[in-house]
Amino acid sequence: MKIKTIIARGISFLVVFCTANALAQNPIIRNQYTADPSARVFNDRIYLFPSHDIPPYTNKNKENWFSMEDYHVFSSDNLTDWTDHGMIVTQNKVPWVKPDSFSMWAPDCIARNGKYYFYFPSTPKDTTIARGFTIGVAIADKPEGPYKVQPDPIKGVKGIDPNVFIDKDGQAYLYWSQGNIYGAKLKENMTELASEPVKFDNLPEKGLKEGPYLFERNGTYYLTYPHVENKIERLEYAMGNNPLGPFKVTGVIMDEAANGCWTNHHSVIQFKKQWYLFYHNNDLSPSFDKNRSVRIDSLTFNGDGTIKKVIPTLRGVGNTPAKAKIQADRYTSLSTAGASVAFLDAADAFKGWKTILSAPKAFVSYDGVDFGTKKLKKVLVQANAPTGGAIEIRIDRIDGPLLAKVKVASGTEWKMAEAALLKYVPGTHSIYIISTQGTPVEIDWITFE
Ligand code: FUB
Repeated sequence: MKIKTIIARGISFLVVFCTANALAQNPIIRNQYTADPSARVFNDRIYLFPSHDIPPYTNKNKENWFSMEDYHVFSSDNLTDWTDHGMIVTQNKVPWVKPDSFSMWAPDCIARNGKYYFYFPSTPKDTTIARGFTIGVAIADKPEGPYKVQPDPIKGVKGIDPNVFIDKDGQAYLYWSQGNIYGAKLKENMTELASEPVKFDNLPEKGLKEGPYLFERNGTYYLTYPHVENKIERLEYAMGNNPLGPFKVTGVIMDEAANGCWTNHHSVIQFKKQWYLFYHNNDLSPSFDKNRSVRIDSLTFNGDGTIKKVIPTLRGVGNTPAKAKIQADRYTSLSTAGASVAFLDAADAFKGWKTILSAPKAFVSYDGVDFGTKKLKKVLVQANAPTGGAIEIRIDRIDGPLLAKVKVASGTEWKMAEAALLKYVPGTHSIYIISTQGTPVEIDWITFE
């Protein structure tokens, strides 16, 4: 991790460049909590503007509730390697935000005429502006900042979860939520409303709706939003022919989280011809769902423009070089018997996960491993097998070509087991790690040399 101080407009900023804990598997950022991801493509690079959850003990007023003090921006040119550009806006440096309110909720950012406009909701200290939340703007010359906070929030907006869309004709729109979802035109200056807010009436009436995100594809406007149809949020969408509706409720983008994470919040982008859904879950904080983590999965459309439901994965997106540390615990598939995933250290989720294979033929598979074109000769497995164990590495199928047989010596310490490759197959393949002996083998990561 590199840290450097940048002086701009007389203010000093600590900028943290960090790639070590940010990956293409889910969750994508593993050294801090991130939520409410707004992803944008600026200059062929993806910029991610998430919320930044912190543990509630830092916010004594609101135990068991969201604690959100500031925002970081991240970027990537391949969805796999992410750079943390550090903190861009923090609550106590925003003149209109109630100090120490820890309510810097879901943001968004958009580019216009060479400037970057970062929109964020928070609690105003002046309750005549709004009793709950309102929305402010910070402006920068570069997506990673430094951002200059506007002294006042946007007049006429009460609510959370700002989202901005600029149509092909150059008209900008602001969307937000306050129980329902609202939209209005923005003036050219991007900091004032240019029309009265419209409440979108055709959306589900019962159950909280929030987190609007509008995008356009082939002339159709998709208003997407988390909605509590049952007990917790799922991602839904409505389609229309105009940025301010009317919209027709069309379907579900992602079902409720299987682990019960109450919120979900998303954005949709197209990058190098593929569409992606950014969303969140509480992977790094399973017992407290207000400490969330951003995930990415691919999104596809049907021929009629409707969205195919996205099934959340741990594997995420992008290929993984065979020479990288392959975290098979972010698996594509796991056998139903004798295979499981657990934290490496139950007291520190940020250390990551391990896969445990504990029955004969138990397996884990991980797709998109790029073996390149240059012959690789051995496999290394960071493993632990208290009574000793044995695994096989195959590609493409559970009974596919055998790459290696690896023995793991007994002992309670993690150790590197290695074996020569019996075969080298260039190109991109799924790998299958299969228990052959059935005695428990824990795997942190594997790599090829
Ligand atoms: O992150 C705080 C709030 O939770 C967001 O503003 C909502 O969209 C939900 O994700």
